[in-house]
Amino acid sequence: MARHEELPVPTFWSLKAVYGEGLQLEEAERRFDNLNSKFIQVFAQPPDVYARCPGRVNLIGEHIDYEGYSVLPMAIRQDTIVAIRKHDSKEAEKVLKIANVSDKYNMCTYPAEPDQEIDIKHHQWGHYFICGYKAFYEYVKAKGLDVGPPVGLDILVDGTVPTGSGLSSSTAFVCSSTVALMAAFGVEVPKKEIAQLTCECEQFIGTQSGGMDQAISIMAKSGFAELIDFNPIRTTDVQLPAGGTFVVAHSLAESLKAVTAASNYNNRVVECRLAAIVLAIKLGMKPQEAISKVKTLSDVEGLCVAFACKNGSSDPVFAVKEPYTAVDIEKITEEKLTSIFANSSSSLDVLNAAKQYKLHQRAAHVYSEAKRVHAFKDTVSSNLSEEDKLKKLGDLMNDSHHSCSVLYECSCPELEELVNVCRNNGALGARLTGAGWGGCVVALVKESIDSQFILNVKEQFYQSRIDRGVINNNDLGLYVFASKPSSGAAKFKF
Ligand code: NG1
Ligand code: MG
Repeated sequence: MARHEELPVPTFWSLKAVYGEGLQLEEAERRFDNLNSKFIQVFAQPPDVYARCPGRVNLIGEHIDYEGYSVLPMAIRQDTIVAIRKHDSKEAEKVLKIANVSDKYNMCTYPAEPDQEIDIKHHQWGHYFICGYKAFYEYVKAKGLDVGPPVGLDILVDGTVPTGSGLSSSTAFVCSSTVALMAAFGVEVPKKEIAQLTCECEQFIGTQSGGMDQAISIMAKSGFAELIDFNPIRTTDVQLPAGGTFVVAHSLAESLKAVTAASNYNNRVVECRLAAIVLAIKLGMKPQEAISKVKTLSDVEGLCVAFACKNGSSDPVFAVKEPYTAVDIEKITEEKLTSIFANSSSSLDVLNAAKQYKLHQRAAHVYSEAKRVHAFKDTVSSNLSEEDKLKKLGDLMNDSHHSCSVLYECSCPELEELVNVCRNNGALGARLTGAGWGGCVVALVKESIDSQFILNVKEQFYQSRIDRGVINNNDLGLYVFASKPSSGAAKFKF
């Protein structure tokens, strides 16, 4: 039987297959009805096809996907639906019109030219669709498929993943755009190829992201978290222990990592690359060779292990001291940092803004977090009692948070406060999830206390914010909720 990732994205006629039954199904029916009537209202015709992709919550494995290490997220029920209509090639106007069901977002228009540049200095919400659009044409070109000349497209978007929350709203949008385009043009592709493609194409937006979000959004299976390996992308189902609930809670600090030029995120990607190069050189590689060959910390892991054996040390990052200035690093690399990163304008922005680099800390986080992901997976499949499993998973999540906060420095005061509130109210573990610097916390809570836990978090974290008018009481359910593993990409035709 073909593996899950070798199969194409399924086309469903019924919403039940994706959204289940009861209230969730009713809500989904309302959304699709609304999308359909709004589409006709805006574009005068109904859409040809719909695609949906979910957001995700990462359970463990933060800031290591771009270093080549496995991560362990699950899809959430919140998603982005893209409705699309392809114009006839005879229609004169060759424009992409991207509208949103929410009035917060104005219609964006772009030329139908597949090779267009995305103006990342001027952020627009429609740019995420263009990431998918460019990727689609790159894919069909690479595969030698004939989809005819570019035509006009009408697009309407409905997203329920909160933005800037570390739950991958951007990816849900990029992935559903790509799947919708493939559906509209009749291109059938194995899921793992769409995951690979969408993970590369989201980088058009200027973030040097790894592939976790796209992989889970495309390939998730209902009821399972997934261990995701990279190069090549591969998923392994992880059945979470019964008796535990993952609660997602928003710190209400928005993480706008795609908007700033020398973003925190790209800064860490650059620091990891420098850490890997410096490590390789310290472990005996020639500077020129290290610069050309070493891209990620996982590339030097083998060297580290060999060196540690020879020298009787088990710490792979011992060779690095900090903080480093650019001049310190250039003494080791024997090459200017601006020349090492000459091909990446977003990295040059980072170099321009950074005063110093914490190579040891960043590498220590990455190597230890990579081990925690496997410890998490091994715990889930161990013979421990459910109770002991949950406790151990909670401990690993707490260790992950500590490492993110202290070594990787991607937390913020609101996240720290919320993590503490969660732990004080019985969470077995709580950690920031996603890129950090704002966004959400994920907490592991015993199922028997999850409703009370959510009530306590509301009272101790959100109530004062409601009183100050930061959020509206009626919206609380958007900011704190229990989450079950949802399914990945799907297409619909009605
Ligand atoms: P979010 O939380 O969506 O900003 C980002 C990256 C991931 C991963 C995590 C940190 C994107 C699309 N995603 O997620 O690849 O590196 O941060 O673990 O940039
Ligand atoms: Mg994102």
